[in-house]
Amino acid sequence: MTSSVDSKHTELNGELSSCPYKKYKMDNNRVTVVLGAQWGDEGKGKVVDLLALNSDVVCRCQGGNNAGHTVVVNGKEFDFHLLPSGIINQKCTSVIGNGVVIHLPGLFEELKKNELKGMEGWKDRLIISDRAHLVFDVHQQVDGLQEAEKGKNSLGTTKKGIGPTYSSKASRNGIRIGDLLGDFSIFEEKFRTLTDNYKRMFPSLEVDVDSELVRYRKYAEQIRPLVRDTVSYLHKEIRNGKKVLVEGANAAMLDIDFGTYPYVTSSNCSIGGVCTGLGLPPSVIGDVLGVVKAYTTRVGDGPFPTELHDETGQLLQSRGHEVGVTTRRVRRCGWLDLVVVRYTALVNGYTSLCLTKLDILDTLKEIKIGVAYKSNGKKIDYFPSSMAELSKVEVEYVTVPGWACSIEDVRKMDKLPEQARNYVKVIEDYLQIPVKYIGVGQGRESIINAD
Ligand code: 2SA
Ligand code: GDP
Ligand code: MG
Repeated sequence: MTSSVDSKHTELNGELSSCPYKKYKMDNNRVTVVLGAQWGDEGKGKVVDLLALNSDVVCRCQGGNNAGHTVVVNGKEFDFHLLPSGIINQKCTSVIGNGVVIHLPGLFEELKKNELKGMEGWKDRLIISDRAHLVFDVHQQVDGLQEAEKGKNSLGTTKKGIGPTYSSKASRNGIRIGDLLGDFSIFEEKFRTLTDNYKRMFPSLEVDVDSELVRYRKYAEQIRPLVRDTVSYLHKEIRNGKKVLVEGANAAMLDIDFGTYPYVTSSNCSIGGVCTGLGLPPSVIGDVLGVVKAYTTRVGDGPFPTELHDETGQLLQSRGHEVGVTTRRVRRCGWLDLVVVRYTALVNGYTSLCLTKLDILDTLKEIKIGVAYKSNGKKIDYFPSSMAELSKVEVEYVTVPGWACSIEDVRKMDKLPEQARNYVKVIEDYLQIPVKYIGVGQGRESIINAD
């Protein structure tokens, strides 16, 4: 008896001594995370593409092809929706993690489109989690029907089926990539159950189940070589000292828990989604770079305290080319709202910031920055969870002088006009977070390293 306990104990010790965590080079190899600090479209794609130059692995952890990330390299514009924005970097492996929801027709279309633009060799550097859930066309149809049913209370979704797919996942009727690659008859049964349920809920729904099954049998073979367990893959890469970069999609104010619910997307787009969407413990996370647009935009419905309904708002929209990358919807524009960024900084713990699109403010004589909210006449020290309260807050602004000249060719901090440096300093002082990069144009090269 004693000896068997002893031998078990020894075995366990053996296991523990080979525990992967002990081998992590924790001090010099932590995962870098890029997160949107407002309502999305801050320019995360550009930042990720840039940081991917010094990374070995780039990962998406949540969302689906609702996201639209633009990357401009040598004047050529790429837009990514499901693919990580680092995929054009030939030295980087791209990972689509378990937290992402994948519409396979959309993924293949995106790959084809970018191949035509010159993206080469992706088959050797794209890995997809077997745990990721599938978005079917039926989810997209349901997204449209649910929006139509809500009428004037619609959320302004992208109709990419994101909400319905995460609902299927949470109600445990979802179908994962792994299911598609396993016994096809089980996949078929699950798919029929899913569509039957939806048809009961939405009798007008038309789904040709048989032809969908034929299509998915083909997709299964196309996707199979790319699929693996991304949790063990990522942990192995980190243990081996590889540099891992995570690209957040959407943004903190669209986070299902912390965003302006219900005007949010259906995933955790803040730091928690990085851990749950890739199977990474918080202890491996290093730098968290918050991407902040120099003004604020929002696409879709929901409260937006610093929104401008005047000529300045139109100017930001047109100079900033503020049009949805996925839906081509015009984005709503307003002043920078530091109350929003301070709140998302609490949730995400940014270690530094990238301030993008500063060049869009070039023509303004004066610039306003939202610095506090008043609710019922009193300053508040929390971010309202109630949309009724948020839509009525009174914003307090500080007004700073503009620089009224072009900064698009500036590459060094000390060459920025004094007023632009002051704008950056107001942000740093308010948030107490350093601004590490400043975006002054669309291209990969249009960035100031402010370190
Ligand atoms: P969904 O489709 O269920 O995720 O929509 C829910 C809300 O989330 C917003 N959302 C976005 N906001 C900004 N950018 C996004 N990506 C595209 C882009 C948007 C586009 O890069 O421009 O093309 O319209 C994105 N995706 C989702 C959405 O507007 C809803 O408010
Ligand atoms: P993402 O969703 O956060 O990746 O951002 P999007 O790609 O949806 O939208 C950002 C837009 O701003 C894209 O068209 C980018 O090319 C562009 N952009 C990013 N950074 C800058 C910048 O510093 N200056 C200018 N002028 N454009 C930028
Ligand atoms: Mg976008």
